[in-house]
Amino acid sequence: MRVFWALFFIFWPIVAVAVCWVAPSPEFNWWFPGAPDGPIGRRIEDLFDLILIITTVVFIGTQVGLGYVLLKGALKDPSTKAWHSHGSHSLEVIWTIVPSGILLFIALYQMDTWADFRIQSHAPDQVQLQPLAVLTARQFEWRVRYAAPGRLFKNKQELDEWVRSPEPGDLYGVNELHVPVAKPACVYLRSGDVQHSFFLPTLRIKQDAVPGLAIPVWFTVLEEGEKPFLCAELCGWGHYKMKARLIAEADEEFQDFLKELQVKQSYDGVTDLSSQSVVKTSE
Ligand SMILES: [Cu+2]
Repeated sequence: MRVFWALFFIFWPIVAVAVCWVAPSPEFNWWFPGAPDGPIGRRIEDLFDLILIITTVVFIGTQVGLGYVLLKGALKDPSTKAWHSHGSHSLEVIWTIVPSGILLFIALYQMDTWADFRIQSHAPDQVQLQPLAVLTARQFEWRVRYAAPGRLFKNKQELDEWVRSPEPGDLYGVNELHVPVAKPACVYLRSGDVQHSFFLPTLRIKQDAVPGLAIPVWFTVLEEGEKPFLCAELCGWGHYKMKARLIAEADEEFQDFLKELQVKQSYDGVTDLSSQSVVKTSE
């Protein structure tokens, strides 16, 4: 029986290697829905892979160590007297320094990726004064506010003002964020109540929406189509309902969508909409 337990603990590292191999593979989709879409996705996935490799190696090392000790004990003559240990200072120093070194290495290694996608001055020039939308998370939906087509912000101050307070020409949507494909896009994340988290799995993006803050998130979607985005922060009873759609489309289609939204929103309830050319563009 003692040998069984030793072998039992040695068996798990073998499972760990198999899972570590299979889980991130795009064919199995165990971890993420397919290969990452866009440059940020690829870089974040590289960090994921690095951490997965480190944790797998550590897991295998500790399990093999445990199995070895158990096996050694199991094979000993049962009449051998037990030996009691009160700890080892050198061992404790080693297992404190080694993990600290690994954590420090990960912290330094990921800094470039962090800076490129989190520090505002690193955002592409195209989005510095031209955000796609303000995305407000609230219990339990995503509110989208686009600037009126053609609205240009002269400076950061004017942009911040718009992010904080809506303007009469703004356009609105709920649970559906349209994005032009192959073009950098920036959304300002806000919260209407508690803390939420914007999670876009296909791009590997996750950023909290924090009450009182407007947090810019920028990304480039390379593939056209519909992608889910959701709330990744347990924000209340209806948290599960915060699943929304990101619709990546060609730039012309995106502009048509905005114009159509503009016509719909400014509709007076009387005019015959079919006579307006702007509606026909998307037909
Ligand atoms: Cu939420």
